[in-house]
Amino acid sequence: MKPEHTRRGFLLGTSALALSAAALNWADASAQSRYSFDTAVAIPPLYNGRIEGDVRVFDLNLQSGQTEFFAGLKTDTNGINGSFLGPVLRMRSGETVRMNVKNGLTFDSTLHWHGMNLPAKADGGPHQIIQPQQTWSPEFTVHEASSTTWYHSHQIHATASQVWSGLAGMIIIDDDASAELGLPNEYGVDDIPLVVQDRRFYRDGSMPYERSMHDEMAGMMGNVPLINGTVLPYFAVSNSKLRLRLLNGANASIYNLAFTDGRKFTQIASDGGLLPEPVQMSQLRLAPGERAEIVVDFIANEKVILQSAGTSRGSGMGMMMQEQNPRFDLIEFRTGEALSPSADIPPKLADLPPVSENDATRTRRFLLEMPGMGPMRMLGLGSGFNINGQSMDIGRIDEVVKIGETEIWEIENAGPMTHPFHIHNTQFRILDRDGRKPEPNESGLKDTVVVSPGEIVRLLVRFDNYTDPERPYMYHCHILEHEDAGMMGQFTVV
Ligand SMILES: [Cu+2]
Repeated sequence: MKPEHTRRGFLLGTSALALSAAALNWADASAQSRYSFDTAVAIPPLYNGRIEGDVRVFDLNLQSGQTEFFAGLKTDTNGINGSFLGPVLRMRSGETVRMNVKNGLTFDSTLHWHGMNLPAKADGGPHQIIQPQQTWSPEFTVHEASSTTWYHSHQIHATASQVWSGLAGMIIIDDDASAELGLPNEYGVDDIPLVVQDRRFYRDGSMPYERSMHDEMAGMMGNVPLINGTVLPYFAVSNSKLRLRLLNGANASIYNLAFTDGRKFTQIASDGGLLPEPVQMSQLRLAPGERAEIVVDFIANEKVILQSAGTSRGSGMGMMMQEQNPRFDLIEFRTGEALSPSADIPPKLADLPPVSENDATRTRRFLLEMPGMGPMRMLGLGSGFNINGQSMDIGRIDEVVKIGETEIWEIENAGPMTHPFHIHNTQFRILDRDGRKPEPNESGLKDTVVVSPGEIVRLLVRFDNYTDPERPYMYHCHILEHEDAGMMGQFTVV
């Protein structure tokens, strides 16, 4: 299937990585990594756009290029206004933005504003294709409060390969209320974007999107983690508290984030913005598409590594029964002789409306299913990755939702793999998981929710502000290989 690369071999063997990571007990403060973290983490350029009248305008060019992830090795990649990934777009709640997205690539692409409430024609999903050399200029109001979100390719059946190649970036939304909280907010100093991904590199430095049959099922996972496109980076900490804006931009990996010394940290925001109150954590599960803002305390003269700590779940029933949790060292934080003091995190962060199931006017059910396996699949008898028995069809509207009505969306995972379920155009609340209330860090605004095998997760969902009987939004699994294979559906808001 891929003889060239197989012969060349992996740049870093997966087994070697697994071995070293296994030796690194993340709960053991004395654990030593075999890695040297030689490269300062890349901080994506902060892009504030420009003001034209009362519109904030961003010029975004999808382009191809080469990136030197490893010294002396050039890797073919794609990016936005750069060779790999894109700038961090910063905008304010309440303002109108216009995105001039030019496709400088040789193939069709799209750019989707993940997590944002906007007109369907501005969504950047599979219906807003940008052909090569064309420019697409959606305009929309930023309805969201202070939050961390992102933008990425959403090309039908090709989202996985396009995101893998680098077509993604972070968005930071500011508002007045959050500015008064005294949270770390100096970009690149104590307010740090961390786009966490992994890629499968070969010895020649290439990271082609080449899938085995297993990859089609499990999703593409890499042998090398990337933080903002940097391999095994460090960050030189200068303040006693760091705010990390974590984005899982991986195709399929679910990261169990923890520090090597087991230190606690404070989650302050989920996908859609600030949590009602700070939540103390020692491990954070972040699935593809999800974001979390955490604040971490540091002391002088220390080093600590943020890891993806591998799996604490899964049964012995084989690979497919487990979450895709790689063990990786991600980034080392280093402090010097002295740290600038940071303000305390306030005990109250945001006022969120109460979650009231009684507000719901109806329930919709979404059953996530996997294809048949083994002989069934070989014979073509598998049902395909699907939702409610149907594979994504761009010509079919699956659900029609009334604007402003509160609904319960009940997501049931009938398959053996974990699926992060994402709904466009809204921030929802989690009602319960198998009848249990969500954990405090999942009690805020969410647009992507992990649904474990066998689990039923109920969401309180509402779509405000825009109707369009013609153009749909998407709901889908955010494991990009599952999405591309059909685990996606379409809904309109009327
Ligand atoms: Cu999935």
